[in-house]
Amino acid sequence: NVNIKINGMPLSVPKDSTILEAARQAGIEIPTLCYLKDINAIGACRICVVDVKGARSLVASCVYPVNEGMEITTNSEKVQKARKQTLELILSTHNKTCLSCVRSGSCELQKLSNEYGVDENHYTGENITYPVDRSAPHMYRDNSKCILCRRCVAACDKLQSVSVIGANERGFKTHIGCTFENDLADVACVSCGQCIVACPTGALSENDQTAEVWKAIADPSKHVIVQPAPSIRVTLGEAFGMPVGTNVKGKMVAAARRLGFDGVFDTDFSADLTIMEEATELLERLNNGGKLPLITSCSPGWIKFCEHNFPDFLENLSSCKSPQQMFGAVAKTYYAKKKGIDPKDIFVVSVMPCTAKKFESGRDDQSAAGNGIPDVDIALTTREFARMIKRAGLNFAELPDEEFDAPLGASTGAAVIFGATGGVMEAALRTANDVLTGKDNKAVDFTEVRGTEGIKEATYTIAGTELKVAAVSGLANARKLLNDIRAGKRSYHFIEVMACPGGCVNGGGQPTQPASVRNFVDLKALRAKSIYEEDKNLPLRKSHENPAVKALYDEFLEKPGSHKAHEILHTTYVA
Ligand code: HC1
Ligand code: SF4
Repeated sequence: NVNIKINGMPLSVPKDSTILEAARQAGIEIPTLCYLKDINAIGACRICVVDVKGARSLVASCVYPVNEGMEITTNSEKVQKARKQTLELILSTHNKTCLSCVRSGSCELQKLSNEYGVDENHYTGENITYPVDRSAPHMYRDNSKCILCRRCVAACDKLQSVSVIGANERGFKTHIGCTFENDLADVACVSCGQCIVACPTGALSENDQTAEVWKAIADPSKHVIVQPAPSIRVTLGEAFGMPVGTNVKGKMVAAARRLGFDGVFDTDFSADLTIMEEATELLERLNNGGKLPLITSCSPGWIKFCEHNFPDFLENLSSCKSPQQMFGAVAKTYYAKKKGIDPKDIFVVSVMPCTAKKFESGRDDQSAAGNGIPDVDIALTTREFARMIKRAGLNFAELPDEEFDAPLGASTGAAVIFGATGGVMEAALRTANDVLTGKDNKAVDFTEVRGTEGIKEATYTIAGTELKVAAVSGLANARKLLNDIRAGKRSYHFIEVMACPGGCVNGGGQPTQPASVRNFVDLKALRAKSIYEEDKNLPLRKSHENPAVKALYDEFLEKPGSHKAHEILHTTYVA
């Protein structure tokens, strides 16, 4: 440790701390705009400047290390003036349509402008108008609200190794865009949305589809049903100011019902169904010399990444549709029949932690009912769903806890853990273990594949069958793993890949958290903890125990991997 003074107060901090980290330890939040821990430490925005005794000028606290005896002032007149000036400069070219901006209330620039009382315009002059890029199905970029912090660029590059956005041109003309000013739709963007959750302002956001959902709900000829993903129950509360990781399952159901959905179901139901199909596929490939490793297919950002960058692995991908799509497929076949409703009148809305789900629902070969009827009509993000709840005036915190509807609302703990990296793997292992051993095993925890590390490996021997598995999250990690497999440095039987670091709990459609939170709290760990907590407390924890899934096979699909199951629940990929 080293001894320093912050604003005159003595403090002992770990020796490799930055000033920003040290101040936090003293309960002082130094504002930042560009800094994101482990991703973007470029000291460029100059908002985090502080006074260090003896230094020639103000220093950027996000990258400046502490040393013994250092005396720091975080709020001197000089510091405040510098920060205010920086904000004025940023605002001089900023499109200040804050009233209805999608990030109003959660914008980091808005908060600082308010705190620093930046209301005069000292800098006026030339301004460049950029067209809003609305080419992609999942999101838009509005450079009139961009502050050039480069957090999006770093997320796309460092977390995802996709690297399709960057700073174009120089000086005053600098702006964020794709290479050669291509539209986002024309580059290898995988729709993950990690750039959106990294953005401090309203420059990046999902394409809001809530109007289409309101319209469907208002249409008496439509039977509108909703399916929230496994992770939504542990993140939706954040949009209403609740602590990170709060489980709001019951209130989420109550809110959906009060929005006017005709059925409030659960993607967890079809996550269990996915396990039935995928575990069957795994055992079949193992027994019949099929293509291995089998790689999971539920994360559409990963699928697109694989199609773009690793076409030689397409045969390794599970042919299973994702749980989102399986839900829609079952809703518009089995459920439609059971209810006596024409599939074209059923409108399926999903609530996903993911922007790539918008892209996935529009993919080819995702129409079990045929006639161009999509399995899923609209895929909302957690943020869009929260927006609907707010507009409806529902006091979320005061809603009662309610239960999902039957039959597509039943699920097990195996489905819940889909929301965290390693969860799909563990869920599949729980079922494979029972199938291979032919018994009802009481031990269901496969803890080696839990946790937030980017690449996790384990070897299990089940009834004499050796299973080498890996769970990987974040596409930069996926790229590393697949390159190692190509090079013969690693080999497995079964791999789970999730596009977002930490899995769906940390998806690009989740509630945004400002850098002041992200830099000091591991969102993905807190959210995942809540997920495993729920799993632990559920009476049923294996997918094959789901009574509604059993009934679906008995009444309609016959058995996992049947011809009918393949017709409805499986899909194909394109290089
Ligand atoms: Fe996910 Fe999935 S868990 S992909 O990680 O397989 O998005 O939450 O809904 O489809 O079930 C996301 C989450 C989600 C699907 C499931
Ligand atoms: Fe990169 Fe994902 Fe953003 Fe596309 S959506 S630009 S892949 S971070």
